[in-house]
Order: sequence, then structure tokens, then C-alpha cells
Amino acid sequence: KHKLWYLLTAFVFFSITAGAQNPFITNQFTADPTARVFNGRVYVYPSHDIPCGPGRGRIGWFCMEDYHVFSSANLTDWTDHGVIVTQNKVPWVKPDSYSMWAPDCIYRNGKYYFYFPTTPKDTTVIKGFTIGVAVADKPTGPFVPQPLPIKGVRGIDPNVLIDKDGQAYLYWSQGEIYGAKLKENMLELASEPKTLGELPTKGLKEGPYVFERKGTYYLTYPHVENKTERLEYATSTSPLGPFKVQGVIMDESPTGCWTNHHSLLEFKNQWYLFYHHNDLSPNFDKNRSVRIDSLSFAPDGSIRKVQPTLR
Ligand code: FUB
Repeated sequence: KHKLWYLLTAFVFFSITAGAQNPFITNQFTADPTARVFNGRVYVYPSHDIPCGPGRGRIGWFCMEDYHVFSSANLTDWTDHGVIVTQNKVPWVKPDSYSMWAPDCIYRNGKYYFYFPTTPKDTTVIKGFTIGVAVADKPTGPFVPQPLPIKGVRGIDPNVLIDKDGQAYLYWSQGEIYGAKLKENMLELASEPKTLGELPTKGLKEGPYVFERKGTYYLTYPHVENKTERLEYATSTSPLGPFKVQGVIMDESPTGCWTNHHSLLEFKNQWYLFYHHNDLSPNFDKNRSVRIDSLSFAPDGSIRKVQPTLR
């Protein structure tokens, strides 16, 4: 009888904790997680890493052809809602470029806007990466890609903030981090792109994620000076800066993963950092996996450094 009770308790314990461990998505490689709360549920929009191969991307590099969305009501049990956007169904994307990099998704006026960076087939307009939008009525899609990318944007890692006054901003990176206002339609820039202030001048900065808390705008970003990226942040009293560097959110990866890319989310009165390491692919850091850890603010508004939890 005791043995049965022990087995039952162990089963319940492992079924509950298994899903809560990092990495929290294990059915595929995932990276660059943007987490949002829609209708009381957390939705995570990550990149989807796949192994490159002959005819599939550039061996030894990132290889991504589509995006899935995942959701959870408790940050423990995750549902994979399947593919929402795929490279060869976006009219302006260079076919088989396997470059569907870090996305974002935001809600406005009854629609969900999914922003994604990739390479266009018409290189007379933009060489390298640009940013497109797909629109849906639900957070899980179906998402309909716009016929053309956003005019005037060159770069990767889109992030959108809708400010308290309703003005939307698009941020992205192209070595430096840029920002611009978005029109009400969320599909066109409403101002010229500009850099955002006194960010570090040395080393690559990418993956901007901007949010507002108690009147302070936080620009958070991965920054590489040595071997791997550190998550850092800067603050401002205005969405387009000037931002001033404040500190480090997460130190360089203990697993040696070159990239880290993140978002911050408040859910049920607790803040979380969503980010990635390469736990499921320790020997190849372009096949990454998304993680979550709790995050907190000091009374002066500074972000307390997050230590990645072990698996
Ligand atoms: O996932 C591809 C690229 O790696 C992202 O766009 C960067 O932020 C880095 O995570």
C-alpha cells in the first residue's frame, strides 16, 4: 500500500515539475522568446531553430523557416499551437532563405500584429534583413502576411511598444538599436528611424525589448563585448530616449551560447525574464532553447540581476 502511495506521489510530483523546468519547450529548438499576456494567458512567440543541412540554410549558422506560438495559463503546462507563419508563404520573402529570425507580437484594436525579420527577394529595395508584419484575429492565427515589408526599415529583431497615450513604437537592431513611431495602422513608420541615446559604443547590440514601468521606459538588449551576449538595460523618461545605461540583467551564458535574447513580462503580479540558452544542444549553440526565470525590481526601479536556474 505504501509503495503504491509513494509511486502515485512521485508521479504527481514529476508531472507537475517536469513542465516547469528549464528549458520549458522541449519538443523543438526555440530561441528569442517574446512573451505577451493576451486574455489572461501567456503566449510565447519564439524563433524556431532547425538543424541546417544540404539545401537547407548555411551549415554552422542559424536556420529558421517558420514560427510556432506556444501558450500557457500557469507557465508550467505549455501548448504548441503549431506553425503561424512560414517563409515560402510570405510573398516578399526570398524563398528557402531559412532566415526567419526573432519575432514579436502585439494586440491593437481587435487584431494581433506579428512582426518578423527576414531577407527579401527584391534586394533593389533592401539588402540584408528587413521587417514584415502578419495580422490575425486571434493570438494563434491564422496570420495573414502583408504583401510587402515595412518601408524604411533595415535590420533584425523587431519589438513593439504601445505607450499609455496609444502611440506605438517599433524598435529593431542593425548593429545599433533604432526606434521610430508607428502609424495607427501598425504597418507603416510615422517618423524617421533614430538611435536611442548613450548605449555602449563597443560591441554588437541587438534584440531590443522596451517596456514602461512606473513612468520609466526600460530599453533592454543583448550586448556582446567578449564571447557571448549579456542582457543589459538602459532607462529613459521617453520611449525614444535618450536612454542611459543602468546595468546588467543577466551575465554571459554559462553554457557558452553566443546569443541570448529575451523579453520581460508581468503576469499575476510577478515579473519574469524569458530568454534562451542551448541546453538541448550543448555542442551547437545555433540550436537554442527558451527558458524562464523570475525577475524583480529594487525599490529605486533598478532591475535585480537574474541568475539562470539549472535544468
Ligand atoms: O535568432 C537569430 C538571431 O540570434 C536573433 O535575431 C538575434 O537576436 C540572436 O538571438
